[in-house]
Amino acid sequence: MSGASTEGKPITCVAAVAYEAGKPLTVEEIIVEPPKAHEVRIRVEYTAVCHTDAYTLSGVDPEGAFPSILGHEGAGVVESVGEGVTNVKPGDHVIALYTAECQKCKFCLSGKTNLCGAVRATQGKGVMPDGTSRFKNKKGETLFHFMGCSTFSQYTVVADVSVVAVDPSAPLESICLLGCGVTTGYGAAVKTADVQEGDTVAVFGGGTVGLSVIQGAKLRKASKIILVDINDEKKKYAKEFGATDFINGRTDLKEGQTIVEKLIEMTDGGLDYTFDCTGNTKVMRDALEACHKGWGTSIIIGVAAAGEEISTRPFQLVTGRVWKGSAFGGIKGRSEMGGLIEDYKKGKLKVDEFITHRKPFAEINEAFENLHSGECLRTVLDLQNSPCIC
Ligand code: NAD
Ligand code: DAO
Ligand code: ZN
Repeated sequence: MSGASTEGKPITCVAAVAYEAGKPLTVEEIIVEPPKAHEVRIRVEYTAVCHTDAYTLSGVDPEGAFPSILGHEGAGVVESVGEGVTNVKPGDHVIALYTAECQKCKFCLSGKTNLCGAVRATQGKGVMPDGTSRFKNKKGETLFHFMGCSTFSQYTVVADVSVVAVDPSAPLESICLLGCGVTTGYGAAVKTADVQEGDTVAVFGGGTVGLSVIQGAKLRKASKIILVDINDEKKKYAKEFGATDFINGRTDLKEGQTIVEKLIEMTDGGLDYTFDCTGNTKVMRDALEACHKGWGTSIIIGVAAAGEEISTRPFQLVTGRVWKGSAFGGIKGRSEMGGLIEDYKKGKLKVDEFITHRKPFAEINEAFENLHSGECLRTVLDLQNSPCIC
């Protein structure tokens, strides 16, 4: 890795490169170019591995480009900035944002959504807003960016609209999780659904996203919070994060009973809010149909496999159930991250509790393996104090 005065120069550092779908990442030295105008180069200190990284690495993501630097749940320190950058400066502690916030586009100004149009087209193609990449390997081959973040590298370059400066007293090894899973679930409960005191809630899928929905619903004083999962290992997490009930959707049903029937029976006609945090389209249907007639709202958070479609009888909607979706929990990263960090510092928002595994960066492929275990919520990788295996 390069020394102190790196501004304006290419940096050689260690990254995990996704060369081919379905193959392990290659941990090797790469070259990271300096940031251009309205770009920021970040020394990434910690990153977690999320299912979306695994989804893209598996090859089924239509936007997945190879070779690339994956990773989108990361935090670090600004190393240098390009011309015209005013929102962050060298030395700032930052979180990379896969949902940008330019505060100028039609979406940002609408007051209706956290989706931003500023870098959407180029981000989806794996390049910076000028259409080029800041990454190359030592053979000189270009490496694509990923989700505007590419946190599986000791240094990354992101657009200025895709980064937020945070309170430097918040530990980067914890708040990297606010770059995706925790913010997504929590925001879906308190912003997208805006759960109110006394509401009944069912969450399908007890991973980091689902458990964060639960903590948001608990904070809002929901009267019943039911976690539905098919893995009994999630029962202990259900309790820890504030669920009132746990149902194993495969084994806790009476003969012939469906999960929808069970939930309706438990809640006098259905739930006020349900959340899909599985990405399974059949579960999405169950989540909608378990909603209360007249007002129940189901929020899709899970990312389904490419080409999958959802279905239900239109009568479910005619009779007042509402189907919605939520990206990054509806949170505007630059305007609202500070509030989440304050909540975390006050102990209102659990973050550390999601870190079930820690590893040096060089062991990133094992972190992908961990995703298959029911006990693993998040593996946090330490990029700066990791032995280089180059
Ligand atoms: P995870 O894999 O850790 O958790 C998923 C959980 O769902 C697991 O506990 C699993 O046992 C459970 N599950 C699987 N099939 C089930 C079924 N049929 N019924 C009930 N439970 C079932 O994943 P995560 O990190 O919590 O992410 C959850 C989903 O959210 C993923 O699809 C991810 O891609 C997506 N996601 C979406 C956004 C967004 O902005 N919309 C952001 C982050 C993640
Ligand atoms: O603005 O058209 C758009 C796309 C926004 C992408 C939102 C992504 C939400 C889900 C991705 C899972 C993230 C880990
Ligand atoms: Zn915008």
